[in-house]
Amino acid sequence: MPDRRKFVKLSLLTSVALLINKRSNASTSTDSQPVVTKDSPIVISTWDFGAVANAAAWDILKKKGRALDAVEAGVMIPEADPDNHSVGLGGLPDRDGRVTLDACIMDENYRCGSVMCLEHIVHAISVARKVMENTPHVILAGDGALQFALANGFKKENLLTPASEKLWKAWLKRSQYKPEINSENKYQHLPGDIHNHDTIGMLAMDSTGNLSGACTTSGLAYKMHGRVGDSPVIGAGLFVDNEIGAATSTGVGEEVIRIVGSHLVVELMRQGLSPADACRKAVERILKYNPVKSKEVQVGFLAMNKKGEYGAFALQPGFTYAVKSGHEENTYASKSYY
Ligand code: SD4
Repeated sequence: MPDRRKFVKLSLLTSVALLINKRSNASTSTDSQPVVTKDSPIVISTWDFGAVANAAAWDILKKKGRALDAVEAGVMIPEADPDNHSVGLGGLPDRDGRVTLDACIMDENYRCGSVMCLEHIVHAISVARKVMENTPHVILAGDGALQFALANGFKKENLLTPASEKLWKAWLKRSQYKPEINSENKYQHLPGDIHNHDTIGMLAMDSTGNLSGACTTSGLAYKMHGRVGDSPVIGAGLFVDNEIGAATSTGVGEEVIRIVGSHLVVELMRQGLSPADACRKAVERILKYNPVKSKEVQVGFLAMNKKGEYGAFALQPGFTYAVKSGHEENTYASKSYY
């Protein structure tokens, strides 16, 4: 019988250990409940035009709405703006004259949805949200994404506005692919210029302290057909971890994808860095592997932590971001390496 006694003793010990473990898990999840800070709700987004997008998000946040609803509504503003040539309707096309959109969305529970190379649908972000909510998948691309959108009631539209078409035709004469670092004239595009830094990335914390993010773009102008940037890639163009914070990016997507930029920024915040320092370290990672190329391209990161603190950093001067909370409404120039 000694063996049996040993077994009973062992199972008893195991049960106690399991119980303790269960208790400590329970307390961990209590600890990770949303922390409501004096800064929530708050919404931040990339570039100057983020201010009008923030206003739409704020309408939801101020009524104690959900961060996920706020970021979707916010980025829908530039998506529908025909004068914004880097997002949604009026976005500059690829080199074949096709407007292809990239977008993704992520909520407080690691749920995410994305569309890549989607044509003919203005609100790519809402299609991405439907992918998240109505399918077992995270990403739909190309014709599959379009068919899914149409089956879900989205309207097929021509996204190539006369103004964008004119710019594309002017570019065709030279057909040179050289992305501009920043556009000095936010909405003005000189014939032949490649103005491509207007992706909107938006991060919000709602009144319960939950975080969500959205990112939507027509991508780099005059790209090869089928090219996908960082914006719809979860971890690259956007990442949200409700215990730590959220980050988004803008600029030349290839450089961001290489370092899985937004995920990197969130993980650096997990290690204790402030949002601005985490963004700076991610930019330095890009510099480290390619110092020569880094002089010629723009990349900017924007981040927020669970305390509602925010910050940004870019390779080049010129990156701006907009902030709206209960006690501030501002647009800031990001610090930059150069
Ligand atoms: C892309 N990151 O497709 C996007 C472009 C962009 O501001 O951010 N423009 O690579």
